Amino acid sequence: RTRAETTMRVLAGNEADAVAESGTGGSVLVVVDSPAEGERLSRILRSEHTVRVHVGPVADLEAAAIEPTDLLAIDLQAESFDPLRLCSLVRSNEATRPLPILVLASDGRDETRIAKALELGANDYILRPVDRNELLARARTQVKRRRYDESLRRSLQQTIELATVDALTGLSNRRFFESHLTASIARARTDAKDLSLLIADIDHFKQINDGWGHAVGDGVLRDVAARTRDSLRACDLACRIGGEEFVVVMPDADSEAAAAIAERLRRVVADQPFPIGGEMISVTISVGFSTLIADDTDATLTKRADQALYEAKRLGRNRVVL
Ligand code: GH3
Ligand code: MG
Ligand code: MG
Ligand code: MG
Repeated sequence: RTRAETTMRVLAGNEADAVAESGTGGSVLVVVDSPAEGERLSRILRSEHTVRVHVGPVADLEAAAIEPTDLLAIDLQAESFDPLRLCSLVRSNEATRPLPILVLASDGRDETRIAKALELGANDYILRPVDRNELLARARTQVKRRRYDESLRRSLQQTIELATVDALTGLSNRRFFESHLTASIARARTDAKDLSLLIADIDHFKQINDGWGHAVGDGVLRDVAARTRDSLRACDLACRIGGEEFVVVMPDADSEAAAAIAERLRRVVADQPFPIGGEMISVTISVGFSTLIADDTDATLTKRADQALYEAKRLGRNRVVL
């Protein structure tokens, strides 16, 4: 077992074990040549799963699999479509790639095709005449596997989110900002594009906390984050990197474009008062920004934005400084 596998097992934890236990109650999509064959298989599988039957060529694979599907059962003897091609399409299409495939073949006739199907990504096969218990057992095994994979994927997604998203505001956190900035600088250099960075800090935030309490302060942080998100371009990334400090990474923005974005951000905060402790209170931010130059590192680019922010504070707050 590799280290990655071990880590995934630990992350997936008990949740995965619990759902993977039962291989029944899945959704099976049966793809066959004739309604009669579909009914034969469906009659068996229905005793443990929800079954949909598709007869003939699958024109739109994604649409066919758009309903929740845990298993694809494909007739390898079908002649109205190419079952091997279907297997390979399932594996090459991102939406259907994780679906387990069980192929139905004929004893003594299909060895080469079975081998080919397995090579193209089928997970298992069953020989005709189909034995009821064998079909149910093989289907359960694949449904279990599918559920285990799904819960693993969910756990990993949760873990990634916990590691990269700021829980209070839903913006990215400092850790994500740091890796994103490094990648953005590399990108800007490769594409010979501009890159700007701004740091915004809420003015006199301590007074809000001291006057109305920490919970109200948290509400203001959430509101400022929401206004920030709404005022940016789709390509900008906003992060909360500390208590009441936010950064925005602005790809393809020279200092003029960055100044405009920073000023828009300053205004969406300053122009509309915030509901604080039953009153409408005005909140302002100070913003410093910097634009990538030839010898910049993550640290020097960030440092210039930070110095500009310091200058914005010194000059009286509620302003943007380069
Ligand atoms: P300045 O205009 O110079 O930035 O003044 P300030 O009061 O905003 O600056 P200061 O850095 O002194 O205060 C920041 C405050 O932010 C102090 C801290 O209690 C508060 N803070 C930090 N993190 C959080 C948080 O997650 N929630 C709340 N409610 N407050 C926080
Ligand atoms: Mg401060
Ligand atoms: Mg502050
Ligand atoms: Mg601060």
